[in-house]
Amino acid sequence: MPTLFDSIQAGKLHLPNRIVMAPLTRNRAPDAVPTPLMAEYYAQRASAGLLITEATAISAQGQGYSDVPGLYGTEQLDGWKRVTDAVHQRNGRIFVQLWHVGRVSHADLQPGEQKPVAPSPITARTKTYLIKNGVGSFVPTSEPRALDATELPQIVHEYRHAARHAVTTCGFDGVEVHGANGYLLDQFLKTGSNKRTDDYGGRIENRARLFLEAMRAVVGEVGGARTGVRISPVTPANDVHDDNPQPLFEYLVRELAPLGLAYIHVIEGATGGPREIPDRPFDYAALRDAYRSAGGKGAWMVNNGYDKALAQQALANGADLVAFGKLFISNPDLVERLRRDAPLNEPDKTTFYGGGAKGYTDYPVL
Ligand code: 8OZ
Repeated sequence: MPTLFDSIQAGKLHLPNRIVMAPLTRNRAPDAVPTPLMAEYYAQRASAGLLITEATAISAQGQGYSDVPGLYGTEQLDGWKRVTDAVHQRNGRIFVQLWHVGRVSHADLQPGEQKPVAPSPITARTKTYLIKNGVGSFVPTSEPRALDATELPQIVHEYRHAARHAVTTCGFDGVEVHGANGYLLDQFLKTGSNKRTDDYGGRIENRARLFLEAMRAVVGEVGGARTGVRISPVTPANDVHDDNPQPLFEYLVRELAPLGLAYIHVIEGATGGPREIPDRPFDYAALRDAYRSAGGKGAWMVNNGYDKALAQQALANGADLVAFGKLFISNPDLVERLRRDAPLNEPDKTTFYGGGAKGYTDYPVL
């Protein structure tokens, strides 16, 4: 039976263990440019089997929070190159998470202070993080406007463009498309946020269209073996829900199967919260079966609230990789601590979003 500390192949990468650092938004990139402090933070965590960066905007329109990084300007690409160099010097492997927030944004963060964009003009009952005059706070998202179908090819192009630069200019080992947590691609997938009547709304094939177009564009650019994807079938994060998520996500993973992805990353339950949601049941084993039956060979990565025992159990039940979020914030040497059953540092919630080195690069190692 595999353990968390056994190596595994995921796409083009040989991972020395099955412990993945989940993507974690930290809001420490002023003007969307990755800093040397961020390079230090990721390098400290390079013993993970794989690092996935915080969500990173593919375009200015894709931005929804203050001080999150981007992947569309020269300075941003240079900043990320410093990050990947630092991680590779420590023999780590790092994917960047490609992000378009859709409606989860604020007009203050949008080019020309325009409305954020969405499948349909429905405001998300959620908050974004806005820093004004140096003070950060959570504020309600702005009312969005519906994207015209003629604007969608540009967004797909931005996924492709960001993926190309991530690998060729920044030196990332691959990219993860953020298809989870109520952001643009998830908004299109789900009935609660997508009320369109064109080819991108209505039946499952239509709601999944933009998601799959973006995936095929990215894979066409960097190859399936350098591409992963994150999904969250039932999360209530950012006010999304779907009337019938099981067939929706089974369709999605069947369509992803021929792309030869490095991995499928599944958030089980409510992101950062309960793994079971009473009124939103979901059969994750059936989802994996749908992917495997369709010929999908990518690693199956699970996430949400795992500790060592639960992670070991997931591997016994057929998962290949386990992503840890909060525990990686407070334990840069999480792999070694789990290996030795050593005590874990508790994460300090007050320093999750924004700030500097405190609560970021100052957690002690064994
Ligand atoms: C927490 C705060 C801001 C953004 C996600 C990118 O949920 C995020 C995020 C999380 O995927």
